[in-house]
Amino acid sequence: MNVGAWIGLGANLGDARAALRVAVRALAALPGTRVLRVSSLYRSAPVDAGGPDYLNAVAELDTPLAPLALLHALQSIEQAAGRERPYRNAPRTLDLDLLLHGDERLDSPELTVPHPRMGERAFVLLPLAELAPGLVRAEQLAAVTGQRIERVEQDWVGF
Ligand code: PH2
Ligand code: MG
Ligand code: MG
Repeated sequence: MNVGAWIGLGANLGDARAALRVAVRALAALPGTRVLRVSSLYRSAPVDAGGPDYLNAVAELDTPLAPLALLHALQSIEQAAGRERPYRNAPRTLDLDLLLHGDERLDSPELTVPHPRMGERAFVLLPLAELAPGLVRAEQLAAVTGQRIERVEQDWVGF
């Protein structure tokens, strides 16, 4: 049975826009999976991290993949984009985070869903609110107004 899953996409090394476009296509190619919608592209200052500005977006999937299977698929896509993990929150060619997976709540060493930090990050909340305002509370948006972010492009990827 398929469920709705929400993926946070980010990149701040190399051609970030191209990497995010390739990633959306790769998500659409996962078994049984459809990309339903993708948010605008946002440019954001690094949060709890260094390096160049990020490009960020959020995608809504319809997928039969269970949370861990989806996580592993996201990690394979990151690897294919040349992702390296020299240290925590290092600049990255591609980051794909599982934000929400239906109504699932999971807390294991490998995966926590909903994503534990999504509610504190403008680069997740703004694109998510663009697609699904009901999933984001006004207080959450109010709490991240200090984080620099701008919407830079609509309809930036076909899928
Ligand atoms: N990802 C992080 C840490 N900080 N900052 C921005 N602006 N965008 C990100 O995607 C991001 C971040 C860890 O994954
Ligand atoms: Mg992340
Ligand atoms: Mg990640």
